Amino acid sequence: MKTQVAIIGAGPSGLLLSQLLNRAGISTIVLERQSREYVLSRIRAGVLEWGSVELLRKAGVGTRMDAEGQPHDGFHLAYNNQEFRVDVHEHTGKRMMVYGQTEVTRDLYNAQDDIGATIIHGVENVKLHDLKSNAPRVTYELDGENHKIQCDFIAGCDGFHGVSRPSIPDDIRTEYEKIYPFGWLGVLSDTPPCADELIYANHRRGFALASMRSPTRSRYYIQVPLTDKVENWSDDAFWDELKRRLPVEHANALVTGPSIEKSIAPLRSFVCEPMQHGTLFLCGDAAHIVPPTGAKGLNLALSDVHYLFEALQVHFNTGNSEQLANYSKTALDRIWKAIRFSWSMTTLLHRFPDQTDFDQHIQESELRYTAQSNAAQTSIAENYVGLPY
Ligand code: FAS
Ligand code: PHB
Repeated sequence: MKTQVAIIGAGPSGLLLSQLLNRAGISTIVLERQSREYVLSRIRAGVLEWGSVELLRKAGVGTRMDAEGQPHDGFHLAYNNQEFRVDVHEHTGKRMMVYGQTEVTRDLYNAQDDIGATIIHGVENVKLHDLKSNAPRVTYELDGENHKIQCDFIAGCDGFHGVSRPSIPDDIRTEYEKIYPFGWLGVLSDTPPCADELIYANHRRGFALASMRSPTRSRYYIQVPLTDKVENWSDDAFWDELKRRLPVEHANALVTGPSIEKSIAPLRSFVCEPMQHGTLFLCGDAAHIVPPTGAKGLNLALSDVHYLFEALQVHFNTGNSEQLANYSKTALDRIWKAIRFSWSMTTLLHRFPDQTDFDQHIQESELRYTAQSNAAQTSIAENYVGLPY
């Protein structure tokens, strides 16, 4: 098979890149290890930056998001049983869109079906070849048969555990990593959210987040030790702990119900440099991971796609490859700023295992300062809503 861009991975970055390229007349083939049902079963991000909203609309996949998504003008920070609102729209003129990653992925799949895009599921043993040549190849197995794709470029959109990042030689690749000493236990429930906007809570017992997917579906998280196991948590135990960590007003308003999804996610910050090698370009979790405290993971994946799409479009339309040559540098500039923001929100809001009362006072004084400072709130707001592309 031949195509202009071979894309490894049918998560949000792979699907969005395929959608944008095909709409620009550039051919793609997407290779996905899992089934479509499995990809759509994953429960992940919930908040879209406004840049992501506009990019999805540009890709022709904004209709359901605009109909069912919930625009949010702000979010709340809570500590010591008090809370304050960061009015993102007032500080930045922009807003967020609460619309689950699962729905974004579903919309992308449907749009790809509509244009007859090629997405091959269930592939195994994907390998990338001749990356530094002008004729790179991808080989893979499907139902026991060997296959080959001849292409001009390869987009590694295969997530943290994919094959693309390791295809950049060890002596060229530098990886930066910070592992946080805790995880997030998340619950999805068909219950009305306890508040109209998201609440990020610092508490001596540990962090908590009250989020949502719709007016009838809530998404909640509590910080748990790295050693914890999801089977240690009954639904009742989760609800009781969440209530202890939220301000009383919201704890009292909390409607509990059976969890329809319950899982623990580890937290790490990770960056791979460079994000390109010859004809291979990494996007999204294949190149970087952030703790979800800043709601950046999915949004960073989509801004990578924006940069790579723009660069590929210029290359194929004009032959000018300068933007492609600068892709990694351009993307990493925005990525590191989001890595910093996600780290700062995680450090501000979580209870660290060796945390002292002094540390707790530092966290609470920073939150109190932010509650009283227009400048501090503007800084948080412009990072949360998404820095410019
Ligand atoms: P993805 O990992 O989504 O997609 C990669 C795709 O490549 C997968 O479908 C995988 O099956 C496929 N693949 C892997 N190896 C392959 C191979 N060898 N061959 C073919 N295909 C291969 N972000 C937020 O903003 N907010 C959150 O609350 C949040 N919560 C998260 C919770 C969890 C448990 C996880 C894991 C992530 C969370 N994230 C969150 C981050 C997440 O949303 C990612 O940023 C987002 O999925 C990145 O999208 P992709 O880069 O497309 O990678
Ligand atoms: C979610 O709704 O899943 C969510 C929202 C904001 C975050 C992390 C997760 O920062």
